[in-house]
Amino acid sequence: MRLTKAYQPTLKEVPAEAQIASHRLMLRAGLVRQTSAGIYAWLPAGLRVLRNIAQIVREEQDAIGAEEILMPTLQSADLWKRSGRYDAYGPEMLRIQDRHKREMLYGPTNEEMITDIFGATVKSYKELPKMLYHIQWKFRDEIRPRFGVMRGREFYMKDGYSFDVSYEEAEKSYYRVMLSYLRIFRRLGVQAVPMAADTGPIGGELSHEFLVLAPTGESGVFYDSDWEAMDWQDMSLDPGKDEDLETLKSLVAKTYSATDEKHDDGAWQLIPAEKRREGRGIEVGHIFYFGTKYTESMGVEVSGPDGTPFYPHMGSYGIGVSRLVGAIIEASHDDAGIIWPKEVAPYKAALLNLRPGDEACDQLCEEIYALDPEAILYDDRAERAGVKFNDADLMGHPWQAIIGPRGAKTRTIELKDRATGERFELPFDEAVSKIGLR
Ligand code: 5CA
Repeated sequence: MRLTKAYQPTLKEVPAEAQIASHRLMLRAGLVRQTSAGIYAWLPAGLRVLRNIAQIVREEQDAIGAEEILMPTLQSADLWKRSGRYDAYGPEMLRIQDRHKREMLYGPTNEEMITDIFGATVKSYKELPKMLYHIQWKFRDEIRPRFGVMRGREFYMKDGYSFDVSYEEAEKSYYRVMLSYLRIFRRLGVQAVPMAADTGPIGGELSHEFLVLAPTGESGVFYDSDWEAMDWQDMSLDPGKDEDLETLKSLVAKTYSATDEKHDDGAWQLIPAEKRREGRGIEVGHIFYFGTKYTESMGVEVSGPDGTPFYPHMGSYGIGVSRLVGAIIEASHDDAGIIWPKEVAPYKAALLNLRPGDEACDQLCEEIYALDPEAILYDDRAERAGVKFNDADLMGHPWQAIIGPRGAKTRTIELKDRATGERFELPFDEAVSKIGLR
C-alpha cells in the first residue's frame, strides 16, 4: 500500500480519554475510532491485525478438528428462556424488540444457540464428539467500558463448543482446546499462562483463564517460571493422542499459576524463590467444562449405544480476538510506539523513501514495493525523514527498509528491526529475503 493513497489517519495528539498505552497507541496509529461508548470502527491497519489474529485462531482450531460455522449476532429471547439464563444474565444483555414485538437480544455468547442447533441435527452417540466454533461480534452492556477495545461493549470473540458422550471424553476435548490455545498465543507472539478460574455466568466445574503477561494488566498473577520455558510449538504434543493430553493435564496441575483471586500462599511457598514470578496479566481467553448444564435445561438428548437417551457433556471456549489487539500492544510497545509480533503485523515492512523525486531512490523503492505491494507500506509522502521515522516507529511494522540517495546509488538497503533497534546495511537480495519478501 502506498501511504499517499492509503487511509491511514495517524494522530499527533495523545487523546485525553485514553488511559493506557495500548488505547493511546491504537488511536494514535489510526487502528480504530470510537463511534460510541465501548464501540469501535476498525480502520484499515487495525482490521488487518484483527484478521491476522482471527486467521491464526482459525488455523489452530482447525488443527484440533474443530469446524468453523457462523451464527448470527441477533438471537431470540425464547432460546434463553429455555436455559433459564434470560433473566439471570441481567442488564449486561442488550434486549431488542422487533416490529412484531418479539423479544430479541444481541448475543453476549452462544451456548443456547449452539445447543439448540446441535439438538435439532444430532441424534445419536455415533455422531459424537463434535467441536464447532465461530468468530463473531458479541455485545455486553458493560457498566464501565474502558481501555479501548480491551473492555468494549461490542467486541469480536472466537467461541467454540464441544459435545461429548461422557465426562472423560469431554475432559479430553477441554485439554485439546487448551493445547490449541497455548499454540495460538505463542504464534501471536505473547506469553500467555493458563490459570484456574471461576466460571461466572457461563457456569460449570472446570475452568481456566489465559492471561497475557503485561505490566498494565487488570489482574495480579502469580506463576512458576517453568511456564516461560514451555514452547508449545516445539513440544510436539499431539492433540489426537490421549497420552499427550494427559501430559498436558499433569503439566498444568503441577506447574503453579493463579490470579490474585485464586492465589494460594501455601502452594506458593513450596516453589523455590528464584522460580516465583509475580506480575500482571490480561485475560485473553477463558475455557469451561460445564457438563450437561445446557443440554439438560434445554432438553437436548441423543440416543446411546443401547438406545437409551442421554444428555451430551459440553464445554465452551472463548478467545477475545479484539481484546487481543490491545493486549498484544500492552505486552509489546515502547515509548516510540507499537512493536508488532511478525505474525500479526499489518504489514511486514515500512518502506521509507527518504528522497521522493530523486530518480535512484524512487526506482529502488518501486522495485522493492513491486515484490509484494500487499505486505509493504510504502511511505512515498513528501515528508521529512524524521516524520517518516516517527510514523514507522509508531505503526510498529517489524521491519523498516530505509532508502536514501547514498544507498540508492549502490543498491544498498538499510534495514531496521523495530523490536531490537538493530540496523543492517544489506545488498538488495539479502535485504528483501531478510524481510521475508522472497
Ligand atoms: N461462552 C464463554 C466461552 S465461549 C464466554 O463467553 N467466555 S468469556 O465470558 O470469558 O469471554 C471470552 C473472552 O472474551 C474473554 O476471555 C475475553 O478475552 C473476551 N471478552 C469478554 N468480555 C469482553 C469485553 N467486554 N471486551 C472485550 N473482550 C471481552
